[in-house]
Amino acid sequence: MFRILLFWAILTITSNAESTASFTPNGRLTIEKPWLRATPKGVVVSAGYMKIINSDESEERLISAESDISNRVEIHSVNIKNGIVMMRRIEGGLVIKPNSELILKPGSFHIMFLGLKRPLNHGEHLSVNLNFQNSGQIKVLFKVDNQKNNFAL
Ligand SMILES: [Cu+2]
Repeated sequence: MFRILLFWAILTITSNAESTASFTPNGRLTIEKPWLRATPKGVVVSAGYMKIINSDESEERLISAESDISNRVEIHSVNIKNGIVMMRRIEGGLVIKPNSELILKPGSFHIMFLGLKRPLNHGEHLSVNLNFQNSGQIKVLFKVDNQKNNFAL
């Protein structure tokens, strides 16, 4: 009986963490709903998204990201030129202005994972280190999500 109760307790803690999906690592920054696109077999790239809220009086900058799930991690923007969707690496990082937020989402800014070492499965959580100019390195758990209806990177 004790074992069963413990199992339920762990389940409850896990589901609470997922439903909140928001955390404030240092009082200045809040990361909301970090998620990574699930990949079908054979696809070796994926993209990560989230909302970053800067509640500080000074500008923050997401300089880079690191993870051991892929060979390379880059910060990208998406531009549409003559009807062609193009991704571009952002040099110098992404600025989050004082008391404002930045949304990384499909069709816009994203963290690009190039050379995935294995497929990313719906429901799993993967650790990504985000490097900020002021806040330093922040470890964020990204939830892998299978959003088939929107494959724009
Ligand atoms: Cu990209």
